[in-house]
Amino acid sequence: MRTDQLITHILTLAIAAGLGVLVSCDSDEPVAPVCQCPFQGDFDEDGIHTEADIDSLAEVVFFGRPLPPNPYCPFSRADLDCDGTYNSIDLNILINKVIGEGNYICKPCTRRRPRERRPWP
Ligand SMILES: [Ca+2]
Ligand SMILES: [Ca+2]
Repeated sequence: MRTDQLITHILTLAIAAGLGVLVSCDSDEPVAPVCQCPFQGDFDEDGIHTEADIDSLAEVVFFGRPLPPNPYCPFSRADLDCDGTYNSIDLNILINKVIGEGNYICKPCTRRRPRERRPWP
């Protein structure tokens, strides 16, 4: 596959996935993805949500622990409902995910929110 075909293919995939892509003014070559949020609620970056992530989020929410950087994401990795802040509601969302009661974590790059959310217990 030629380079220009590869770039077009990558851009098509990025747009289909709802991701924005920065493009250089001098060419069609992408220079950096605008939105990447691979670690929403995944504080230890192991790819799964566990009790350790719940502990980390609780430390952020209740004790002001500094958040790990999330440079290409418009929301912090502690903001699981994409409302621009983090609090006990985000903690509830992560607990539900870990115990298998549903995945209500928003999609930060599309701001897609879950259609229904369990009420606060
Ligand atoms: Ca994790
Ligand atoms: Ca939130």
